[in-house]
Amino acid sequence: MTFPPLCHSAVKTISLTRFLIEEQRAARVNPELRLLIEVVARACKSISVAVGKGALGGVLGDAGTGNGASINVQGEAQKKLDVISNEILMDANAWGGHLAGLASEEMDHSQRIPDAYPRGNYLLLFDPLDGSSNIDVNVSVGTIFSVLRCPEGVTEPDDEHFLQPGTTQVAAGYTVYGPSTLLVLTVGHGTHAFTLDREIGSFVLTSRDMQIPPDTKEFAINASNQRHWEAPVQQYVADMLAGKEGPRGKDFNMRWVASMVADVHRIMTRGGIFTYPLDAKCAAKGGKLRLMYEANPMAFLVEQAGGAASTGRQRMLEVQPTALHQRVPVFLGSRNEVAEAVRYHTDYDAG
Ligand code: AHM
Ligand code: MG
Repeated sequence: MTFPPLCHSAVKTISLTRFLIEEQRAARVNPELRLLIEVVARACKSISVAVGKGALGGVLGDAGTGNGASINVQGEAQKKLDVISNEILMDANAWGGHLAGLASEEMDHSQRIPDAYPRGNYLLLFDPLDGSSNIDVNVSVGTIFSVLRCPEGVTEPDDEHFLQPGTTQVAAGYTVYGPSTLLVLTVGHGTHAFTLDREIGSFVLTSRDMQIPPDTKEFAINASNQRHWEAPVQQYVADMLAGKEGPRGKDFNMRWVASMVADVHRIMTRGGIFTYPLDAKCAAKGGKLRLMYEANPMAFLVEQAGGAASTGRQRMLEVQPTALHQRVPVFLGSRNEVAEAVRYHTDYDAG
């Protein structure tokens, strides 16, 4: 039997499934990791549907019983969609046999895979719905995830087994639930973007090997915190705002969506620097954004796209985590601009 010749459009379309099978043939993912990514992507499609229903699905507003919003381990009010997204990811990942444990922004501690199911070799961490403050106002939100290996010989993982530096991640990704639903993924060989084709329900490769321009004239920061920023950040931003006449010698533009996924995706697409620095309000906690399921996966994706990610004083991926919900200052994006931000910290620390 001979196969009919492939039509042109069939050749052009590479689904996430086909992409992962080809990565597997190239020995860049194994079948277990491939299954894990497919399961996460499928769960994200369900979250995309829930987010897309908005008010029609009764999913907007705070979670809880009517006596005020329920509060997560971070001390933040949970939205209904935070809870729904967390449940979708938990349910989807429980039974496949690819994971030993999971951890989420919405859960105090990591969870083991139930005894009823086989345990796999990986640990999954996620922020089920990043950008919660944007849920009720119809602005883009997303999911962020990070995959680690379960340490050798550990079958009953606890929080401590998740505390691995970002350099050990084997895969990371984020989705953006925006005008289109996107999945951006790395397994350590470049960063690739897939767009959800809603008609066929499949993620389709739309950007292979994304490259962040090394230089930029655009920064992202929540300027309302300006009076709380530490000194090197004050100076760094002041010099950008001084524009052509200032020490940087060029005019900068500013953007702030307040959904990390959307701000990072803009940077992935056209360059820029995203910062959530240390400020007096969050200093006691170490920063605002969480290392294990926000900063580290984004840092992995950004580095794989030729960018850089730092705390201002250390390469993000080399930070040794000490707690599951640890927070860090974040500077990531165009590599020369991140180096510039780091230089302000170094100069300040050197007096
Ligand atoms: P979340 O995970 O609870 O949504 O918090 C993280 C979000 C990021 O997406 C975003 O960059 C930042 O918090 C916005 O913070 P702010 O509201 O202080 O501007
Ligand atoms: Mg978040």
